[in-house]
Amino acid sequence: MKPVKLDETDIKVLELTKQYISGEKLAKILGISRAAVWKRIKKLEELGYRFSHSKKGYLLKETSPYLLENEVKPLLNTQLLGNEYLWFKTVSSTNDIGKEKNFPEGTVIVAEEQTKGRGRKGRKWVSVAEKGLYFSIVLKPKLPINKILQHALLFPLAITKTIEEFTSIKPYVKWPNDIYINGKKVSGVLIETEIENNEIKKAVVGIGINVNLTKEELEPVKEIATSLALEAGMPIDRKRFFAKLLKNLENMYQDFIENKLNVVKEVNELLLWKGEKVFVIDECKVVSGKIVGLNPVGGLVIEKNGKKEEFYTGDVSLRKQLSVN
Ligand code: BT5
Repeated sequence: MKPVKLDETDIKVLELTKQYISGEKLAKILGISRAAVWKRIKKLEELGYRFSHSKKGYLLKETSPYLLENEVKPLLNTQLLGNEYLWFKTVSSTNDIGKEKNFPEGTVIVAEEQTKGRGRKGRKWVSVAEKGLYFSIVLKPKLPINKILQHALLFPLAITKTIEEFTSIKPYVKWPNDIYINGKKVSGVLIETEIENNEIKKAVVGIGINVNLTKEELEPVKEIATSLALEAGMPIDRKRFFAKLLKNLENMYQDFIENKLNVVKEVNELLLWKGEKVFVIDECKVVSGKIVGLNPVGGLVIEKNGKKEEFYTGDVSLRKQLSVN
């Protein structure tokens, strides 16, 4: 699988076809044959652009709905995230791509569809084509490992803030990696890290967000999932939402690295099911108790019979629900 990017000639075709232009004139301006012009138009149509073809020539009628670099970059005012931007129509998992090579920090890998979208512990992430956001960012934070949980909480925090700014809906963070709206999951984060000398050397941060998925498209996870569009009652502009999210992610990441952002305090305020009775399951134990909040390093504090238990990994579910995720 190779990332797809428009070249200079493709961009010129998009510019020149804003008004009707004949194939002959296009060929002349671009210095290519008419057959080559036709091929370009075909390629652009495969990438989601729509042209009218008539005696008057070609006219660009609709821009691509895809999160192509040339569609998102003009909306993006980041310094780091997206400097390297890889777009795929279909990919196994954007995290797989992020782990494959030594990409520079800030690389964004985005796909319209994933055939093997993953959650934690080998679970599946439903990734319906062109309806969600499925992307990974490559970071090299050089943080000591005792900050790994705070680093992980940074991403649900940034997603939550962006949803709130963009839609006025109030989402909550379900510790440690989910975003919930009205009791249902709208987004999840999967972070895969490389540790060296007790430092995070590389983190591939995979983010999945149900943006415009319908109830039918959410069928495999219908009991627990929702989408932004379902909650907002209207379709969401994926390109603008994505650009805003990348900007917020960058700002918050930089503030966190410079010790200017208290992630734990912020997540504590947005914590789902605070005060409610839950089950927490990690590799070693299952505890049923009330959520008290987060401890200073971002661990989850549960109270059971007046005694406090702390968790650093695991899954939380409401006691009245049966499923664990
Ligand atoms: C997560 O895992 O929530 C992390 C999801 C990360 C997905 C992104 S997409 C881009 C990047 N590339 C990847 O391959 N992955 C990342 P976890 O907490 O383990 O939750 C997984 C559980 O969420 C599943 O077992 C389902 O119950 C539920 N689920 C699956 N797809 C869902 C969806 N689209 N919406 C809501 N819930 C879903």
